[in-house]
Amino acid sequence: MNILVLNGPNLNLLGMREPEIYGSATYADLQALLQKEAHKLDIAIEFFQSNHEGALIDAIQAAYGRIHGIIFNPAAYTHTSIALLDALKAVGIPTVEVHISDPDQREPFRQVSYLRPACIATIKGKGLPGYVEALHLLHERYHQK
Ligand code: CA2
Repeated sequence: MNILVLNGPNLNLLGMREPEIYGSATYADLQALLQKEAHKLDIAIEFFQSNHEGALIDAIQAAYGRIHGIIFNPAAYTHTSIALLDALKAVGIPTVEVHISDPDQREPFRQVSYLRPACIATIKGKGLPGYVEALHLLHERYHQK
């Protein structure tokens, strides 16, 4: 099974700013955590982070026919991007939306997700373990088929 972990804008700064919201673990820590869990589950995992909407769209398109599940924290694009919604719908790859914080408990502008309709689940407010939960969810779904 091949899994792609996509992270949107500013998530490369994890652990460097706003630890009270996003914790003190870094993006490299997140990669190591998921890599370890993926190894246990015999999953081939790859990571892509970008601050650019078009680059994230390109990564979703390139996943078509190759990747069996996407773990996606679209960061601020969650609340703005019809283009990312269209890309997820176009490829039809099972995708889990993950947020480190709970955007529904924050500012009103964070309480809308354009991407949720194209995702099989949303995991929010659980910190980095939320990504691990998403990995397990995609793994179970893949092996149910
Ligand atoms: O809670 C999440 O995971 C978010 O997707 C994070 C986004 C935010 O726009 C969403 O509403 C919720 C922001 C990511 C910014 O990441 C940073 C990490 C460390 C320091 C500064 C920003």
